[in-house]
Amino acid sequence: MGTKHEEGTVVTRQEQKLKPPPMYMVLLLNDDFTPMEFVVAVIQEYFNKDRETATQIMLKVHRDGKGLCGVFSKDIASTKVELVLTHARKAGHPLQCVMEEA
Ligand code: TYC
Repeated sequence: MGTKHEEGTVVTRQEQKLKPPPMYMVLLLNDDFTPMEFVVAVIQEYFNKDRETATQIMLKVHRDGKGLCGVFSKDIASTKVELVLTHARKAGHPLQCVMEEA
């Protein structure tokens, strides 16, 4: 079953409905207390960035209030947020990490 198009091609109902799954940005938020070095280490460890890139992202968060660490599927983004928050709380820092649909 499908829809007949002018060109004569048939697009099945499933093809018409399938949308790529939404992707999610994972962002860090600025605060006045978390040490810069801790944030750089978090970005390196959880978002696989080299030290230079991690430092640039940290400084962007520090200046602008938030910064993008990566874009992931919903499950991966959610897991990253939880891992970062757990790591920060264990270290006694108020670092905030959030996800937003891309
Ligand atoms: N603003 C913090 C400081 O001056 C550094 C910082 C950067 C904190 C990024 C959080 O997501 C953050 N120590």
